[in-house]
Amino acid sequence: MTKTEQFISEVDRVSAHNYHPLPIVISKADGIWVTDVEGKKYLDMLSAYSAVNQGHRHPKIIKAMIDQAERLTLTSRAFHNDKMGPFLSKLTRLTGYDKGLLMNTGAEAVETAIKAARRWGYNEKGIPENQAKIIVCDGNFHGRTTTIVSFSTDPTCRTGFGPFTPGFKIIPYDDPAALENAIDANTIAFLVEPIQGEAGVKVPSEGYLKKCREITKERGILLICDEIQTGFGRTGRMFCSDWENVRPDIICMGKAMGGGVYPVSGIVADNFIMEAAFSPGNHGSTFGGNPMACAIASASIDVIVDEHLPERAMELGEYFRKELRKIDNPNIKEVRGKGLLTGLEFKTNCAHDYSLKLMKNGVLAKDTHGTTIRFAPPLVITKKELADALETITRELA
Ligand code: IF1
Repeated sequence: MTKTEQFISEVDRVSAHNYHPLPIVISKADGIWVTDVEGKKYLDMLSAYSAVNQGHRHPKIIKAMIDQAERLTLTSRAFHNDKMGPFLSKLTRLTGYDKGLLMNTGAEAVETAIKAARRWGYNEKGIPENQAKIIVCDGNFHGRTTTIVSFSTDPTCRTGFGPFTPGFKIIPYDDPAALENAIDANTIAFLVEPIQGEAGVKVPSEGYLKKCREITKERGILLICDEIQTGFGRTGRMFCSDWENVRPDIICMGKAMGGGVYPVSGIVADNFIMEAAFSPGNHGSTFGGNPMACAIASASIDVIVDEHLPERAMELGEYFRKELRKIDNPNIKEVRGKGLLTGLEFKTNCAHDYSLKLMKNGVLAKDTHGTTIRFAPPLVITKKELADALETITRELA
């Protein structure tokens, strides 16, 4: 048995089978590269589902982590710590909102946004008790808590996990008229991904988000954007909603906020929501806003800004898709994306096999729903490195 086979058979024995990973066991990483237990090096074109936009173990982020580990790691929110205020000042300055609320995982950020919207709905909009309704989209992915899977349309995520949380209405994605029609007197918010990642990097029509903003404003409901995957430079802007100059009422963020080293998530919103929604004791988390998280997230944002990662993602993403579209394979249906978030869709269910082929040739990417390969390298990748990857991808896919 190879080392790889040994590690995988152990995991098969002792881990719940809630994933079906590619057969590679990674033990080291640096920048855009990961190394497996056999010593083989791969280009990481998944970036932990866009959580390592800054590259693996970015030295400034690792330094912030080590420095903080030597001073203070956790206080809980029973006491103040000297990192949360300065970090939230940075985050609110970057995003242009009054306040932030920090959690740990993406799903918790979405839960926080749902709770904020509901409390705002009851306290400010006068919605009758337990009647608040949130509109969401077909094909959404917002996380895996029981409430979030309650409004998933993916049977794999949902089946067998009921009873489900009521209060959500599902409409088609990329359909402003459907949004307009779905809003009623008890609707408080529209929750949407600016690009649907899990659904296969579905990029909506130009102007969609802007239209949604106009409708939600006119009808007096909140626009909540889930930027957990699309945020922090991934799509070529700091947030994907910036592409259409849309200012959501609440932004959910996570993943790359923690620089690939620590789970950090949260929401930002203005006082009219934050003050209506939250009062001492009604929401929180043991680890949310802890000093390690804040020190790391602070450095993670600095890296994105200082290294102009959104601009890089925009330029390199255009180049990458232009080259992918040249691949001669009649089974390729579409290449789509924004910035360095790209989906390559096949006409048939072959994306997993192609992911395996790419892996054997040193390029790590993962399929979604069998028909689409998602390419999302760290945003620190150079054009030369991307060109090398394209050579492999073109050879294996043509
Ligand atoms: C898994 C996908 C990516 C997300 C958006 C919230 C969350 C996610 C837009 C929840 C998480 C992940 C989780 C991961 C697979 C992955 C994923 F394939 F499911 F769609 F990235 F593409 N909103 N996305 O994309 O964040 O609670 O996980 O921190 O296996 O669940 P989390």
